[in-house]
Amino acid sequence: MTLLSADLIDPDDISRPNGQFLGFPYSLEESQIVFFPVPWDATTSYGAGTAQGPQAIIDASVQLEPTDFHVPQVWKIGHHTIAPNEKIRAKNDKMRQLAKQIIAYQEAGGTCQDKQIQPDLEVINNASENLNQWVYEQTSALLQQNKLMGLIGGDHSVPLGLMKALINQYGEYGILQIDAHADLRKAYEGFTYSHASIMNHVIQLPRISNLVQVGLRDFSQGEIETAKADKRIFWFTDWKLKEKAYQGYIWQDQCQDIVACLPNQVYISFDVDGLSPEFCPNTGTPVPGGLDFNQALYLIEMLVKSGKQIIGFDLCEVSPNPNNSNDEWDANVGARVAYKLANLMFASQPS
Ligand SMILES: [Mn+2]
Repeated sequence: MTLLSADLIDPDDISRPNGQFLGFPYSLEESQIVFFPVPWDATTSYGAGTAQGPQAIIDASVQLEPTDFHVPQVWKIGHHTIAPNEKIRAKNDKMRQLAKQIIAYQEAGGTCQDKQIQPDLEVINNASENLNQWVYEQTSALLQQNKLMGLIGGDHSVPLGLMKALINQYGEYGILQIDAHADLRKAYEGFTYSHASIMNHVIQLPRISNLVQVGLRDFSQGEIETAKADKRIFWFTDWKLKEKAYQGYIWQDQCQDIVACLPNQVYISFDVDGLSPEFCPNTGTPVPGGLDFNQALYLIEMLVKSGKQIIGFDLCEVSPNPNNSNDEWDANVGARVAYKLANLMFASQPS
């Protein structure tokens, strides 16, 4: 299918900023892929700024080439970008101020069980719950219009609503998570819906068959035990992947091992800190080590080549440089990851 607006695109011309990913001209109606930004990082514990991620990614995307080596004439399939919601962003800024005080209180020796901070904690936990419900409703409506969804965070707490909505649309599915962290805590710093607890909530959703976590290199003892106790959880830690590589086990074979743990329908949760920090120096919780850019994308490509279907994805934790607004590096990388995930998702659909 060739869309009408496709005629407006000269893939050799420059892209012009219009609020859309790559400056594409597609309306929501004529698009097959929708980027859904969630400017939210209320409970971010370390570096803040991922709420600015979606806008920074959209801004940086205009310098990308619309061509994709893996998907011919990809600019014709229709990518639409929902504008980052201003009310959500404003609410986030308010909640972040409150969360900052709670985190500071704990850093000064208090605990998250202390009575005096319960009212504030409740305000934030309610706001996070409302955010999850909003994401669920918005993405459900888009999925019902048969759109392929790519959610752009925000911190890693934000895609829970989308993952819930995808169950209604597709039934049982598995998750490929690329991340430095396992995000399996029950809560973090008293915040129920934290970037550090997202996957704990996800595995409690009905019909999540597998959770395959790749690139992990920073996790707690409790998370190790949670993973060990749950047969659906598979760990490919950064240490193990590198150790095998050093011993001569090639990446192609490691990718096949990872892909073999996944069912036919796969959701990708891509936390940019799964990559080496050189690709995301301003992300909230950077950890040395991690996947190379092409290594990560090759894994996704292998997933598609295996015949499995990507039913949706999120890209989270991309943060622009807070000290230099001209530094687009993190967003540049983020835009390339998001575009590649979207295009490979499209390529993976059964014909
Ligand atoms: Mn994460």
